[in-house]
Amino acid sequence: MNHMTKDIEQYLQTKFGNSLEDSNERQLYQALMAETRNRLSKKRYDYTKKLKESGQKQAYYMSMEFLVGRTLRNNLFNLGIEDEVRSFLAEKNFDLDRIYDMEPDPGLGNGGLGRLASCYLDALTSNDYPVTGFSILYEFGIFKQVIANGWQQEYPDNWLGMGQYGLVHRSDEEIEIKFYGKTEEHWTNEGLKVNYEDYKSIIAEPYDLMISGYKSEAVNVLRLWKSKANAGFDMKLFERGEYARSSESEAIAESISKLLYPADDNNEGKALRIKQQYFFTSASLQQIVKNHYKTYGSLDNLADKAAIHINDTHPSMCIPEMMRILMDDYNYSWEKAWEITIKVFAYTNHTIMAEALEKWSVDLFAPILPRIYTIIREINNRFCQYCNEIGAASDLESMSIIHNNMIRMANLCIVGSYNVNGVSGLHTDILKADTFEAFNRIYPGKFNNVTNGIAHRRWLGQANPELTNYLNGLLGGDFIKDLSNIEELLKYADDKTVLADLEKIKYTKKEQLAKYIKDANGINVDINSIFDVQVKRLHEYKRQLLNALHIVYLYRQIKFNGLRPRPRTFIFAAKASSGYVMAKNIIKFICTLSDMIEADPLVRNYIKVVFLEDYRVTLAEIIIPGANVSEQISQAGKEASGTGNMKLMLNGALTIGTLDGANVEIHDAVGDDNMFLFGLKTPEVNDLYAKGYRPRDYYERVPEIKETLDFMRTINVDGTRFDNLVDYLINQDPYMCLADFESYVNKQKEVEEAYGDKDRWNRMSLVNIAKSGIFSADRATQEYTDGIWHIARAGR
Ligand code: 4GP
Repeated sequence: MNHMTKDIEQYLQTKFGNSLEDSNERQLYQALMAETRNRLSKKRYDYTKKLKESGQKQAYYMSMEFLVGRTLRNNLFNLGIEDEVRSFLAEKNFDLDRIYDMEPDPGLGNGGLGRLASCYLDALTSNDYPVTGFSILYEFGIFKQVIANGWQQEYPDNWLGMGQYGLVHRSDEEIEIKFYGKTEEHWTNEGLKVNYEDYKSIIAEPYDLMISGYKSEAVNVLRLWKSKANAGFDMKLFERGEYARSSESEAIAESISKLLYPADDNNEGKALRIKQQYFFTSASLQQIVKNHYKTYGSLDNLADKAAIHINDTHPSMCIPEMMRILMDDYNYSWEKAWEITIKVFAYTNHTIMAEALEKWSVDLFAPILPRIYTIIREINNRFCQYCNEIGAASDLESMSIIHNNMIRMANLCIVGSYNVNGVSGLHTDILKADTFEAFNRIYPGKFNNVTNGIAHRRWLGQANPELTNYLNGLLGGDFIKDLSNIEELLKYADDKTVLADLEKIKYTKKEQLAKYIKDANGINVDINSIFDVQVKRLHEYKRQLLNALHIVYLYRQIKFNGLRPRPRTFIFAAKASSGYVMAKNIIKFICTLSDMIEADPLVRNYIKVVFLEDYRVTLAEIIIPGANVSEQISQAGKEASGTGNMKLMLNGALTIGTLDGANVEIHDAVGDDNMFLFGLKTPEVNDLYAKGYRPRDYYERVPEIKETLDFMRTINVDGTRFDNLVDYLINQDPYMCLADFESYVNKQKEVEEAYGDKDRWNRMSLVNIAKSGIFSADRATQEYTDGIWHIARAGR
């Protein structure tokens, strides 16, 4: 530790010519970021040495998205030096929390899939597993959301300005990537040769983010590729007088790592997205293969040393790219190359929403990646041939990779991987029985489940130090190292003192959240009210609108029917994809409810609505520990897993939810008594669709629905009306908000009653905390390391 303080002082001296006393917070921030990074780099040196000696198999996690969250606190916490650095700085009158707040939250992802990738890297590193993450160094991550008059506006988030200090630029490991041009195949004495000409050359520059582990030897890296023009290449064109073409590749290069696609759960068919996907998968694979070849002088044993994970379909071009490298760069035959390829890749599916299953039109794809396209076509030809041979030709309608001139990337992933997993029990069942039913028949055993998990060190250890310290004192044992120990807490389920202590901690976290709400939205909220939280991407299937309908229902009851409910604060935070009009309307509606209630001297005594802008990891860390109620109300069968549900449970919130995604497993863990389940189940949803769902029938049959929707038409705070939402619900309602309305409203009454019984509520909350052990990312990643990748801990 002495060492660390000395390093910080030295950095300030050499970089700024300042002593610590004379430094400002900005300089200190830079010193802390850089010295933490250096410390991790040094630690990594020993670790990689050990890995080289053992020659063991490693995993590579390919993901277009990693929502890493802020790194400084995480790293100091993991290195076990947070308290010491804090008190050292306090002596010099610096507040570490203010320094933390200077770090941008790198928004290199949209939502659950991206956050999951980061939770997994953290957990794997804490458990000493050798894993490297690969992604893109987006100059602009997800947009910064500003709510202006209730409408979402998107602003660019230039995170690299202050975020760069955590990165290590590895200019020694640049890689060339080729786009466009023409390929020609011809036979030579050494076999088939491929000529690739007139292509555009781009350079991928690596930047490494050190990933620290808690009490571990491992320091892994997340390698982020940045695109730049290939100066040497362009120069040749330039000399030949082809100015226009030389700047073309510059333009392509500049655009590739410019920004993250802000679409979540939907597929924007843009050429740029194809380029981004190929850019980072090609760079990553070229690097993996090159290193392997350098060590072993052969790629025959690649699958013994490398498991490469495809996180959703975005990195699916890994499969044809591996074939290209093996055949074109290392002279493997198709058969041999395929044998290696299908032993290397495993794929996770994260959604069954049809619009999110990526498809590319051949006309768009083939000119950008001519060689990759011919390889995909050949993979498909051989796959179709195989299906003919085994008598599965009639299933090619759903299984062929190229269909109606579209390339179906999920199908490519399934054909080219040795393992496919879903992210919760229910989700995997749906994949097997429905989405990929034919594949499951021809590839028995290829599909399996790994229920998601969360990095409890961040979501409890760092976000809720009050609860962590308390549990540490109470339970002994290091449950932060091993979350399964938290189940010990069950012993105290009837201990009044413990229950009261937990309630006090929750109160403290609610106070902190209330202060944030006051600062951000200017709304005073009652700490004693029920803090009811729905935080996640805004999507119709997640049904923020159902939550809003319940609020309208309560508003009417309070205002016109004398209802006097227990005070409740409804807290929302969510980003909507920038082109998703309905989602943006729903945000506007929620914000309008907030204004309408604030302006009503009667209703605001009972309910409040708060929409917090710019939902991101850092904000989640403030909201989640302060929640009493966790809203997980997606239409059954639509939410692949959910992970916010786990984070909220771990922090003692009680779930009101449908039997969907990992809610099913939460229910298995805590039982009916400790959770509020409502709504149609997946088979009932399917039946209702099959019969023909008519939301208007519910509107006409159920007076509460009619009253709520009719009243909704009258809501008007600033001239914006919501007839469009009402008409949409009555006529279409694709996610069946109206069918679940009564059941939801009734369950919310039970929530209110339960909250009124303090002892019961606190006990339920304790049981939820105690039962959250299985949702640790340690458990989930162990299922990947043991069951899918077959890798061991470093040095073992
Ligand atoms: C999300 C799913 O919607 C969510 O249920 C799941 O928990 C998460 O992946 C991690 O598996 N999907 C996405 C996406 O974020 O972009 O498809």
